[in-house]
Amino acid sequence: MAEPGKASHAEEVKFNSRGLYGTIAAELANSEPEFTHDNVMLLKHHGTYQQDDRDHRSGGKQFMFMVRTRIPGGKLTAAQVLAELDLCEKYGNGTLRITDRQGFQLHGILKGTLRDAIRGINESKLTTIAACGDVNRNVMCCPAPIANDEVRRQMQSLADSLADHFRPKTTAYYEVWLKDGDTTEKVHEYAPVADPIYGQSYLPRKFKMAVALPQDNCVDIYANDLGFLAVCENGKLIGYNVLVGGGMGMTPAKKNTFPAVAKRMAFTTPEEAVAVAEAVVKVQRDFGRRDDRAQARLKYLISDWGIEKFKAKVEEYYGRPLAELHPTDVTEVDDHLGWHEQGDGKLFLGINIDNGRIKDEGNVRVKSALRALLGKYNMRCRNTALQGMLLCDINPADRAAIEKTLRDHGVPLAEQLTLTRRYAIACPAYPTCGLAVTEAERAMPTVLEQIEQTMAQHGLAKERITIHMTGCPNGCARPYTPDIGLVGKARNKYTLYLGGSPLGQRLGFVYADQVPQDSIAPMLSPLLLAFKTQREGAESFGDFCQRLGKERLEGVAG
Ligand code: SRM
Ligand code: SF4
Repeated sequence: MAEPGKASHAEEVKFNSRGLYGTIAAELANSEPEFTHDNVMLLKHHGTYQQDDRDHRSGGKQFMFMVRTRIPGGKLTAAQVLAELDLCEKYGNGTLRITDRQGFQLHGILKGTLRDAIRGINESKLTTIAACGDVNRNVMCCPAPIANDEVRRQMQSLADSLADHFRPKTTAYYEVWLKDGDTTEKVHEYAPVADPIYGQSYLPRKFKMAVALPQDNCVDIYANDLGFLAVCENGKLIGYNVLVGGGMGMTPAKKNTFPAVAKRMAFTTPEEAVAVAEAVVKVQRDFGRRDDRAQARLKYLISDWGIEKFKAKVEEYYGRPLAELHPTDVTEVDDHLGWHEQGDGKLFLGINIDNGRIKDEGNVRVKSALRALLGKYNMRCRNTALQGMLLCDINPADRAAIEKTLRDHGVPLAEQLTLTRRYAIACPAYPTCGLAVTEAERAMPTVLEQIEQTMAQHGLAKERITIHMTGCPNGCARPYTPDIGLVGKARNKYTLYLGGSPLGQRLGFVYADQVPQDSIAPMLSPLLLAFKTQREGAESFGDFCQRLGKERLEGVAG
């Protein structure tokens, strides 16, 4: 139980870690299968989580590690994707997972090979530093590789600058994972180091940033602590609306926790965006709660202070007033799947990867398909925030051969999938996530199929109804904002959220709690039928549910 005013244990661990060293190097060298508690906490800042296989706990915990790569805007070379595929096979469980923040995760790494796995990632010129932990994490950005699109280029450049600027400056990452020779003893000699931005205790909690386009909010900007929404006039980027305080996590038992969509705060020019970001981060650093991790995200500070007081404090740190918001807001979202012109004579192809899990299973051999395509065409790739992948720079002449390779490996093309499937995401949950209370990724195929069938019965097969599912209320698949949110509440039971917006700007409401997995599609059925017959114009299912509200929907359901 958090004691008001007293720094939590995590704060002491960070403060005393000598710039995130802790005693990680020494423990890495011992023969235990796991790290001790305080180092587990510090390891997150290095990009790795200690987990155990929850399918096999009967004989005691089998420890293993998840290793997350942060990839600003999801931008990758073919060689980098192939390197991660090699690593998942050599050290992990044979699968590579695209995260919903455009990163990669390796799963099932044993402690004895953790250093090799992290080194392997760095050798491919990617990094795991600050992929997790109480720092700025992977910066998201629209991944569509449109050549000569100056706005998108500038947005990606901002994402890269933010990623660099907020990268922790500690040498611990290099010393522990990358330096040759035994550093076990030496790392204990390091004096306390205060990071120039984060200070000695880093941030009170994780921090997330995203850069989005109004007409294409594919990165779900409203779910981030800090968002930059591009403002364009006459096709030129004039700046960004700055959004603050989005976050999904909640703990139902703690009534003062809640998901929140970000609030619109101010406008900034492209040149000043990083300085504004630094002011926001420093306000959170200095005023975010450090006594209670459940209250430490930026959204709680903003809820506590109100947006005006928060903005005034940011202005104080920034050194001058912030400009007024521009009316620009989010208007659409695009998953970028299927074939598209790149604008330079080349094409890009967005492929759906169920829940981001790159694997070969049965007739669907996504991993082998990617290996074959990347090996042959060496194309750049982009991870999407809906856990898909864009294959870029394709010669139109290669289109048929690429489609054939995908078909031969059982990988469906976008047009073979319902929009609902393309926009559906689930978090990993069991067996790797220590916080899961029920299945998500492994339950999603069945639930999705049942919902697809129900939609087809009601003549809604072509509709885009967004469904996000998680194995607990922490909200990793951003389940509180889509048309339908399924949040794991107990074993095989979910809280059903309805009325969110597919654009990610509005939270849904709890329609029903503790819904057994098999009852989800039957419960939705009358609501979908009512949507079919009573919707107004082209309103989305989320808008329809929001308009009717819980009671009228219950009336519809009978
Ligand atoms: Fe998450 C914790 C997976 C995106 C909110 N998240 C976890 C952990 C590390 C569990 C843990 O702490 O032990 C999960 C690892 C499971 C596993 O086996 O891999 C995990 N989160 C994921 C990923 C892989 C889900 C996915 O399907 O892709 C995503 C990795 C993104 C990345 O590359 O960085 C992921 N997590 C998110 C998002 C979505 C987003 O950021 O856009 C959220 C909601 C937004 C937010 O941050 O509020 C999210 N994850 C959480 C929370 C709740 C935070 C809170 O403020 O309460 C936790 C638990 C915590 O931090 O205490 C959590
Ligand atoms: Fe784990 Fe919960 Fe996040 Fe799913 S939502 S990955 S179950 S913490």
